[in-house]
Amino acid sequence: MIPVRGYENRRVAVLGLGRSGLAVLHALAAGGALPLAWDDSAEARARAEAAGYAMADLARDRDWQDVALLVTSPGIPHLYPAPHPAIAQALRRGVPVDNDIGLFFRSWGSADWDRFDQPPKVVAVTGSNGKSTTTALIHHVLKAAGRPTQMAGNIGRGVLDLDPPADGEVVVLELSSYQTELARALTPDIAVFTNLSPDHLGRHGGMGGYFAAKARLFTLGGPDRAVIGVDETEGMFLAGALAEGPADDRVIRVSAGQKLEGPGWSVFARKGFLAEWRKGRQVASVDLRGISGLPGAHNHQNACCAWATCRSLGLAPREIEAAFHSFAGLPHRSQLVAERGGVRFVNDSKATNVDSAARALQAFPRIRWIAGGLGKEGGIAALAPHLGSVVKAYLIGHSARDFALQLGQTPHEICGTMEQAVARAAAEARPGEVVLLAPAAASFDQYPNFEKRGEDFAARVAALGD
Ligand code: UMA
Ligand code: ADP
Repeated sequence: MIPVRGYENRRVAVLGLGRSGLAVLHALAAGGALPLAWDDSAEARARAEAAGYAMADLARDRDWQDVALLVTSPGIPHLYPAPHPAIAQALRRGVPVDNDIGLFFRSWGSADWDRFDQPPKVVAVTGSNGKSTTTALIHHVLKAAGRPTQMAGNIGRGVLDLDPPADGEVVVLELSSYQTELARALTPDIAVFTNLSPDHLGRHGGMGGYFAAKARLFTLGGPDRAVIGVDETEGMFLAGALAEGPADDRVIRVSAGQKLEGPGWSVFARKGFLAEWRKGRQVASVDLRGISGLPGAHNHQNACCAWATCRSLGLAPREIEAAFHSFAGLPHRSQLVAERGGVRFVNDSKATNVDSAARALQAFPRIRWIAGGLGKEGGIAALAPHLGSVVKAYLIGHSARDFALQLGQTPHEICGTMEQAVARAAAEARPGEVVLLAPAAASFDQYPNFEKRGEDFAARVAALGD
C-alpha cells in the first residue's frame, strides 16, 4: 500500500467503497488522515464498517464540518449528466474533489529513494481501446526482461493498493477517462495514448470533453516522454501540442497503418511488420504475424505502443521481441476459447463499443457474429463498412431489435439469449469460419459485467460438446 501524505489528522471524505475506495480508506488511515466514508450500497458500507471505518451520509449537510477533501470513485459522476449529491455538496462548499490517482501521484515519491541506484518510474496508459492490452503487455515485457514491475489502475487493482516500489521498479498504470478527468495531480514519467473513438460521451458532455479528459494526462504534469497514436486527428493534435517540432523525440508517434519516417522518433505497423524509426533511419523491425497473443491490426497498434514505451525505458529490441512471443493475451479480448470441427470460437466480450467491434470484425474473413446487449448512442450504424466479413449476425439482449434494423442486407436472426445465439451460430457455422462474440454494446442488461458475459459465452461453447 502507498500511504497518502499531506492529510495528517484532517478529515477526508471518501465516496464509493468499491475496489478503489477501499484502497483509498486504507491508504488514508495509514498516512494519519481521519477518513469519513459513504457508499449508496448498504452492502459496500457494511464491508467498510466491518474493517473499522466510520460512515457518514455525505449527501446531507451535517457531516461536512472541517472536511479538507472529498475523494470519489471513478464510476460516480462528478459533472455530467449531473454530479452525485455528495459531490454537489463538496462543489457548493468549495471542498476540493480528487480521486485515488491524484492522491497516488502526490504520495508516490519517498525519501528512501536516495538509496536507490535507479529511481522508480511510472508509465500511464490511456486511450479509448487497447489500454488493458497495452498495459498488460508492457508489464509482461518488463517482467520477462527481469525488471521489477507492478501493474494497477483501471485494469482491476486500485493504485493505492500497490506495494512501495523497489529500486528501479516500473509501475504500469491503466487510466480511464473517468480517472484522468478528475485527478488533481498527474505526473507519470511516460504517458501513452493509444487511440480515440467515441465512448462514455454522457459522462464527459460529448467528444470534446472526452478528449479533454484524456489529454489532461499529458498536459497537467508533463511526462518526460509521450507515446502517442496519431491515427486520429486528436492524437496528431496532441503530439503536435507536446513537441517543439517533428524532430523532438520527447514524443514518440505511433501508427497502425501509416509509414512514419520523419526526423523524430516513431514506431508503426504495416502489413504485420513493426518498424522503429529514429532521426530518419529505421533502427529495428519485427514480424508480428506469427505472434498468437497479438492477433489483428488493433493488437499491432498495442504492440507499437508497448514497444515505444519499453525502448524509452532502455530495453533492447531483441528482449522486447522475445517477450511479445510469450504474451498470452488477456481474457475477453480476441480470445480463442475453442476450436470445433474447423470452426474457431473467439471471445471478444470486451468489445463494448463500436470501434473495438469494428476491429474484431476486420480480424477474421468469415464471421458468425454474436452481437447486442445495452447498445450505445448511435447503435451499430457506424459498423456498416465492416460487415463484409459477416456471414450472419445472431443478436442478443436489449438492443437486438435496434441492431437488426441497422444491419440492412446482412443476414441476421434475433436470438435473445447467449445460449440460443451460440447454439444457432454453432449449428450453422462451416469449417474455416469464426463464431465471434463482439457485442458492440455494454453487458449490463443481461450480466453484471463484460467478464461474466464472456464466461457465459465460453461455457455455452464448452457445453456444445463434440
Ligand atoms: N457507487 C455509489 N453511488 C453511485 C455509483 C456508485 O455509492 O452513484 C458505489 C458503488 O455502490 C460501489 C462503488 O461506488 O460500491 C463502485 O465504485 P466504481 O464503480 O468507481 O468501481 P471500483 O470498484 O472502485 O472500480 C474502479 C474502476 N471502475 C470504474 O471505473 C467503473 C475499475 O475499472 C478499476 O479497475 C478499479 O477502480 C481500480 O482502479 C473497471 C471499469 O469498468 C474495470 N472501468 C471502466 C471501463 O474500463 O470502461 C471505466
Ligand atoms: P481497453 O482497456 O481500452 O478497453 P482492451 O485492451 O481491454 O482495451 O480491449 C478492449 C476491446 O478493444 C477488445 O474488444 C479488444 O479486442 C479491442 N482492442 C484492443 N486493442 C485495440 C486497439 N488498439 N484498437 C481498437 N480496439 C482494440
